[in-house]
Amino acid sequence: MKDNRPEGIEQYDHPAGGWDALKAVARTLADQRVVAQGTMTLLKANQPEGFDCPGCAWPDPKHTSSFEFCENGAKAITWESTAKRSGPEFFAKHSLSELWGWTDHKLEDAGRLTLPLRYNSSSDRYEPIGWDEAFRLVAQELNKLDRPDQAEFYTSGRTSNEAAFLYQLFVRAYGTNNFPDCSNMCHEATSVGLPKSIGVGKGTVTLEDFDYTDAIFSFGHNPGTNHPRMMTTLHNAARRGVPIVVFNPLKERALERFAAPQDPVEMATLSSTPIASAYYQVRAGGDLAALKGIMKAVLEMDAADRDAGGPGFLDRVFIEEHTAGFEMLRSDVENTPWERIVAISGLARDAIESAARIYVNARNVIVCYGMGITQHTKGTSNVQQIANLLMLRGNIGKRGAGIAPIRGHSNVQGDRTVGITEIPNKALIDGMERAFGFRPPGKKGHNAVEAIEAIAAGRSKALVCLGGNLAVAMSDPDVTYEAMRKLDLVVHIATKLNRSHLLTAKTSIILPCLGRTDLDMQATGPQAVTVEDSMSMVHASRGFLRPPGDMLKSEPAIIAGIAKATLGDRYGIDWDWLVGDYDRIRDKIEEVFPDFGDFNRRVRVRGGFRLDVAASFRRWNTENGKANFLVAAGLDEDPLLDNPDALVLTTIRSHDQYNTTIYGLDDRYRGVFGRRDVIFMNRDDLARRGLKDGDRIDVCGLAGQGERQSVVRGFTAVAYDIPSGSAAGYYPEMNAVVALGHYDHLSGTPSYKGVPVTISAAGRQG
Ligand SMILES: Nc1nc2c(c(=O)[nH]1)N[C@H]1C(S)=C(S)[C@@H](COP(=O)(O)OP(=O)(O)OC[C@H]3O[C@@H](n4cnc5c(=O)[nH]c(N)nc54)[C@H](O)[C@@H]3O)O[C@H]1N2
Ligand SMILES: Nc1nc2c(c(=O)[nH]1)N[C@H]1C(S)=C(S)[C@@H](COP(=O)(O)OP(=O)(O)OC[C@H]3O[C@@H](n4cnc5c(=O)[nH]c(N)nc54)[C@H](O)[C@@H]3O)O[C@H]1N2
Ligand SMILES: [Mo]
Repeated sequence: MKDNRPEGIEQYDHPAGGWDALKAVARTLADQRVVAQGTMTLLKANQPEGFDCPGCAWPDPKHTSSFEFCENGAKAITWESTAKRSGPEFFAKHSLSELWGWTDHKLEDAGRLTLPLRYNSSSDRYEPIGWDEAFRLVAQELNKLDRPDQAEFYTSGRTSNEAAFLYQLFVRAYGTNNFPDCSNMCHEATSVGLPKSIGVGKGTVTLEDFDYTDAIFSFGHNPGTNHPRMMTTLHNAARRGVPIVVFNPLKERALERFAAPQDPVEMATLSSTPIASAYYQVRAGGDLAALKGIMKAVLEMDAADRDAGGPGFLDRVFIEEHTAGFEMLRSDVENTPWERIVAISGLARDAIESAARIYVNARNVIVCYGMGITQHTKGTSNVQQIANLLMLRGNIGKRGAGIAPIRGHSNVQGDRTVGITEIPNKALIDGMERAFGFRPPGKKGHNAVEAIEAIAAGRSKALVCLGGNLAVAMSDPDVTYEAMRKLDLVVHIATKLNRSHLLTAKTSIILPCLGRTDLDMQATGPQAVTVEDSMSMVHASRGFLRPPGDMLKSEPAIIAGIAKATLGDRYGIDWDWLVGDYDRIRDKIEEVFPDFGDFNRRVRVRGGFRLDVAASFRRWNTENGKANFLVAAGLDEDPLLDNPDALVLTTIRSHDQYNTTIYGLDDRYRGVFGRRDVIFMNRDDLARRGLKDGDRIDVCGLAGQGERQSVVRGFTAVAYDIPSGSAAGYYPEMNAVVALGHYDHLSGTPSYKGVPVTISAAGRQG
């Protein structure tokens, strides 16, 4: 124990990045036994002739040529290109009952999957099966269902455009829109909220805009861990003197100060650059209040300036010409009392006013945001209030300004663009009919929460997962795990073994696929796939490593195999021909989505191309043709928080994980080493409960009427710099206290960042 802190908890004083990041990469390479090949692989990440890094959706600099060092990108790449294998011997040796007892880390660390498997309940093992037999079985089970709507087709966002497009073609030809998607747990509040505000569910900025911005506001994202390449952009902006204003309950180290591993001076002198110019530790779930507070202060400053004969701080020309709803927003904000804003945001009025002052003094402003904004019961409203704030000063659709949702998975945005959606619009349906000669179903399908609910209720009987780890990513494992065990058919297309694969159905199949870094050889030769980043740039990705085994297939080839077996030659779709050359799939994408015009040529240009984002050019694809100020009623996140003992638990990622993939047990920047069973708490909140730093605690999820209570036991409380009323713990462990019904009813996004809990000494709660 150091300084009497709990085991494994230390003060970490270094800046983010720096030598510790380089050391961490060296350790990862050694651990995954890819030292020689690994360094070469890393140099090909995000290069014109290389593969797109599977780490995150942050864009690459335009003239990509210099190698951008990224610690967590390196972890994602080595984790995939590992020399470890989970082959036939592995599955012969370990029963599922045994594997269930393994940690999530150990399951994936068994290495890459190498052959198709089918679960045999009499041996309690996954056993090898041939591809044709696997496809035949899947087809037989899918064709046995009473209705296509009894099947669910999940997508995780690492899937390429080509695979996602073929998948939606197959599923729509099969006859359903049940497309639960990782996006439903992630940026759905953006996809639902922004089209009503600005006519497009995507960000409006490009990477170049950061060179012209005068202020950056950051709400609820942790780029030092989750988008490390974004640190290059923030580092450059900070050095230009651009104010960076952060709203985050936790003091994330990379947002405080960062040493760029590319910067020889910072590396040699052990110096670093301060990133945030102002850091506001908003309460978890307090952003709606904070945003209304900033807008209220802007309106007050504007009125004062006008009274004094000045021009005011609003962009009145923009508001007049381009927007609707301003008066409604003004009255909502003016009628929200400061006391409520202060109480719920946890921020003092003068703190909020100082943020507003930075905002009005900057000509061009970018607002970036992540899961701290979207994963709340008011996630959609949060996103819309960010758009309102920007619109007040015309900060959308001009250089150096705009809204920047920071996406998660490397192609989560692209998957959506090419048709993975449970709510197909007319353009999509018409496009599919034009390209394939059949009219796909129009009925709304299931999102992720609805899919689990349907499976739990026995309404859905089959689940196909194109990547991901749905059961572990989803809320409430008690309900979710039990539901998944009731299925007739489950199919996982995956690179590595995870817990979802252990939740077996009557028929359970694992199909091993190639990853981003692997060479993808098809009938006409090696193939490239395409992805779309957070800023709507589409570019090619080409793997080059020898695949981990001869039996693996690419995701498009697996989907085509399932489709052909299930549909035969329905609608005359020639699946083998499509997969033989991915240019043919891209031609079809272009036929369905005219935005991809000249796709195959444009994607061969270095750096790729940008899809049209109308709002970036002040064209508003909304019903009234305007950008809309949208009012969010009230400030409260959840009635359960009226309980005087309640805390808002936010569930976050450590530095050593990729979603449900746990690379290791450290969270270096937060000073946590070798463990994840901790809850970060404010000292006053501890004292009020008679607790102290290091005490063992139980965390109880508060339940609404008719809901079940859930408890996580025996965690350790860690005194931490976090606002009173908020607590933080790691995802996925803390999903055990997130009720399935606890989500944003506008977007379906689970409220992973606003979980009402009570915390007490271990053993006290029943
Ligand atoms: N290495 C690595 N990279 C990743 C991932 C990964 O797991 N590991 N995941 C990928 C995916 S899918 C995604 S979606 C992104 C996620 O990237 P982020 O959006 O950064 O996600 P989180 O780590 O969940 O948490 C975000 C931040 O929000 C803060 N926060 C929590 N609650 C609140 C709140 O109520 N208000 C505010 N203002 N802030 C809050 C937390 O303190 C944390 O700093 O990263 C992607 N990239
Ligand atoms: N409490 C809480 N829950 C959360 C969140 C949170 O912040 N808090 N975040 C949510 C968010 S933002 C997201 S995006 C979801 C993530 O949910 P998912 O996307 O479902 O989960 P991942 O952990 O990214 O999936 C990891 C698995 O993907 C497979 N895989 C990896 N690479 C490939 C590939 O190239 N192809 C294929 N076919 N498979 C591959 C491997 O088998 C690996 O085990 O979790 C959500 N859940
Ligand atoms: Mo995500």
